Amino acid sequence: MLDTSSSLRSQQHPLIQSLANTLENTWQTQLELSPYELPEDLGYIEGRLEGDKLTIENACYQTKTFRKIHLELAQVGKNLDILHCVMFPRPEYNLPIFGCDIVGGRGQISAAIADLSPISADGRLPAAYEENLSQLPAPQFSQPRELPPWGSIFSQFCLFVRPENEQEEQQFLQRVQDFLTLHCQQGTIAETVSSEQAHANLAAQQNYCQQQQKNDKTRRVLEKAFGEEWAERYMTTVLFDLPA
Ligand code: BLA
Repeated sequence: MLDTSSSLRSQQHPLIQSLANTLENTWQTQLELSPYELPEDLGYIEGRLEGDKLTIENACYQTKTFRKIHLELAQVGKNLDILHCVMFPRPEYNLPIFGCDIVGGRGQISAAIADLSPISADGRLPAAYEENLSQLPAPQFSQPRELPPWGSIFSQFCLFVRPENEQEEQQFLQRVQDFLTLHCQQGTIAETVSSEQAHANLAAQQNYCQQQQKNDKTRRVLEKAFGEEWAERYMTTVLFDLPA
């Protein structure tokens, strides 16, 4: 488990530290977590990217409704900080996929992304999510960013910005907290669906993972530090794996 005093976290950008703490506090207070075993050699990893050390720390859990709740913190040398988080539901529940990625360096966050991504054929979120999310205050960011083509998996509520100052960083943090609170509540009351529906949900998660694996920016960082084969294994077994 990542603990709040972990050495990596304390060296990272303050937004990443705050978000990592928010995620873990929310999970620990709102969910009943069990451990999730990652492949043995992939919990804590070090590699070298063009002479800089790449350090990765993973924490992973599961619950009755979520098959995998994964928080990854990574740091490349002194100039690239990354937070990656995904909550994959078990396919027996009609729940979206929570995902979040923060990339920054030298005191500035360049990309902050958060979404509750739909798994339904029509690309809509369950009604309870739509109702709750449409009541949140409209996001006010001076530098919204455009999603890449593989980003068709994200919902209409996806937030993708370059936060310009601390006030915008706080706003981002608040929104992730809102997404997360809603998602934990819905996860707790969710009921299982038919096996036919579960099959469709599994296919949707498969599509989500395939699209995420097309993110060349993530792949490139991993390939440079660990090589092509390792990057492929990491992206398909740790970051975006499918349920057994
Ligand atoms: C972007 N992801 C990025 C970028 C880097 C990484 C370097 C470019 C930043 C920028 O354009 O400013 C790198 N991200 C990583 C690495 C890991 C990581 C190395 O998580 C892990 C080891 N990515 C996710 C999840 C989402 C996501 C869960 O892992 C969304 C829910 C999205 N990352 C995402 C998107 C971009 C990005 C949409 C922008 C891609 C682009 O502009 O082409």
